[in-house]
Amino acid sequence: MSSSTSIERTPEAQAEVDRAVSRMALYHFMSCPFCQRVRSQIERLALPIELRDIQREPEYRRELIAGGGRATVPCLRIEHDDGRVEWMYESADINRYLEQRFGG
Ligand SMILES: N[C@@H](CCC(=O)N[C@@H](CS)C(=O)NCC(=O)O)C(=O)O
Repeated sequence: MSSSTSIERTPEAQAEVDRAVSRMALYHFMSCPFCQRVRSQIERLALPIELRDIQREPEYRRELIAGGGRATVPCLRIEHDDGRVEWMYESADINRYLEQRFGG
């Protein structure tokens, strides 16, 4: 999806969103259709979330299994303000969470 279809925010609002998503990472790989759904949502919502490709980088796969418990992608790693780390699986759940938090 091109950036021309992404939502637009004021610079201040985008800076706040950028700050929030700097504590997130999406574990994925390119040929996974469920990952594509989440990447499209990320693009639409203009979220600069770090993408960690578990096929290209074995260390990311190890992190995902160690933290989340399984190698399934997509998985969104969320570091909360209180330091708690959440590993969110399921593309529909991730997209719903991103929409509720950043869809405005
Ligand atoms: N219901 C899940 C399906 C995810 C899924 O099947 N992912 C595949 C890749 S396309 C996968 O990671 N399979 C390997 C595994 O589960 O260990 C979703 O919507 O996110």
